[in-house]
Amino acid sequence: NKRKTTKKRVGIIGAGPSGLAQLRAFEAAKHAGLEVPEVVCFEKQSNWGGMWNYSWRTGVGKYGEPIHGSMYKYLWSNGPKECLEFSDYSFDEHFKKPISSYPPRPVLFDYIQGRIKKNKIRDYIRFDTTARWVNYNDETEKFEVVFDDLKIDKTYTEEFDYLVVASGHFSTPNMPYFKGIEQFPGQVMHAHDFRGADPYKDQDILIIGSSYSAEDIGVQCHKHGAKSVTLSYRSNPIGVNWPESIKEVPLLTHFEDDIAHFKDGTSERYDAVIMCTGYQHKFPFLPDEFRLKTKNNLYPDHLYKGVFYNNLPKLIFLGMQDQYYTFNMFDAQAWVARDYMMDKLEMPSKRERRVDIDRWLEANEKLENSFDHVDFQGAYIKDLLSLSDYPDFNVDEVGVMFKEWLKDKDENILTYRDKTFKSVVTGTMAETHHTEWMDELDDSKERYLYQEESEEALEEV
Ligand code: FAD
Ligand code: NA0
Repeated sequence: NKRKTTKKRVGIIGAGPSGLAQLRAFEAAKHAGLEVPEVVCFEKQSNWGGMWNYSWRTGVGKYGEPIHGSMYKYLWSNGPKECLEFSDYSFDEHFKKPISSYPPRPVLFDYIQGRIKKNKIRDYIRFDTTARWVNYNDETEKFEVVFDDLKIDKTYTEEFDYLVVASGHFSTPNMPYFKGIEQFPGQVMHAHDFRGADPYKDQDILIIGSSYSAEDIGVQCHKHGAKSVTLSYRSNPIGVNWPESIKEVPLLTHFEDDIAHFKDGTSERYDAVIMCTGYQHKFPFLPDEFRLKTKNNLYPDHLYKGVFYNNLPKLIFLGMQDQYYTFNMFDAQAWVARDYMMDKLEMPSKRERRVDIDRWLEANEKLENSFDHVDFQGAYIKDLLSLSDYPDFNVDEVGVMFKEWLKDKDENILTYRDKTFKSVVTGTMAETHHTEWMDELDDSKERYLYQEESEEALEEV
């Protein structure tokens, strides 16, 4: 069932923000009157949006595929929305009114969909379709990709000149073992399966890890009524100003039934354990020689300009970095990738690419703190922006906002989401949300966007 075609073909795996950015980049070129390759995107879920497409399910989906989603109920943006705004589709254009800087997940999901719904981007996507295996044929110089159409349980193969891997990397849990854990009587799970803090009301919760998931799930449990939250760190504590019922302790050494023992000799009893221990970059559909093997960091090795696989630049990875910048970085990457696939960007020799990669890796090694990380990723994005016509945006100003955000979190982890920022795309200042984040228990789009107006209308009546 192999397709034959003369037009160049591009295959995209995943219709999350990265895959959608790639589709949008081609659409922008088409609108500009350019001839674009034939593009097909394959998405294993029934809808687009990747992580932002919330799933109540855990484990496997209705077709037996591993559930991709790691997001949960009551998830609010963990950074200011002004730091991720698309520079070709502003929040103003989408919502028609200023909104706050930290919207909940359904509102950001709505925003992501806005610019692609305007075009017929859905037509390019085959939903409920999993990429199963990739083979690169040296003779034809094409990728032969095996897919499973989950709905009708059918396996087929298609050929592509370019393959864009946009399958995300916050989905396959990194789950460490601790002695005695198999005897722990309560629930033990990974953040990937966390679907909301409701079950932990009045409970004593142990969280392992000291990064974003640990911080946010810890705060969520506190907000929704957990009795206490203990965060156990391996390298460094998060070190913000915690409320009284949240504390940080050194790493767990072992369990004795429901008692956890820590490195500092202390011990405590817990009702549940949540591993916020990060994720693995996992590409079960890629053969060994093409698999990106990396930890979660700001510049994975082997990727020229952070996207082109150096041993075979026709294999493109989007969004594989650890992320301060998200949607706007995926866009900047996708535009550069598009230009290469449309023969508008010259690819230097493998050796020159290696030198460029090494330059970034060396700079990455020297970073000391979060401010440095922000500057590094900003410099990377500016480099990308210099290579394509993705609408320029003030990356330095966004960097300033990220640093403000880091300081706000240090000062008060419970109120940082009440702060507001100014858009670098439109100059619009965000609105203060009608309810303080700690008091807002409803994360629906309706409540977020319209509650205040309906309350005002009621008062008028
Ligand atoms: P994903 O969103 O993960 O999308 C990848 C897509 O590929 C999925 O739809 C998946 O189903 C599909 N796929 C995977 N494998 C296959 C296959 N074999 N075949 C076909 N399709 C496949 N970012 C922010 O900017 N702000 C936040 O507040 C924020 N909160 C987050 C909270 C959590 C809990 C997590 C885990 C991440 C959060 N992020 C946040 C980061 C988030 O990962 C990015 O915003 C964004 O979703 C990454 O987009 P992506 O397209 O690269 O990957
Ligand atoms: P994440 O926090 O899930 O964010 C992903 C953490 O796991 C590190 O603290 C690491 O410690 C620890 N760890 C790893 N192995 C361990 C072990 N064996 N024992 C103890 N600790 C261990 O993952 P990482 O990779 O940042 O940290 C791993 C993404 O999800 C982020 O992009 C974030 O933005 C997103 N996210 C967003 C939100 C919201 O927006 C919420 C959750 C997650 P160490 O020692 O390596 O430092 C609301």
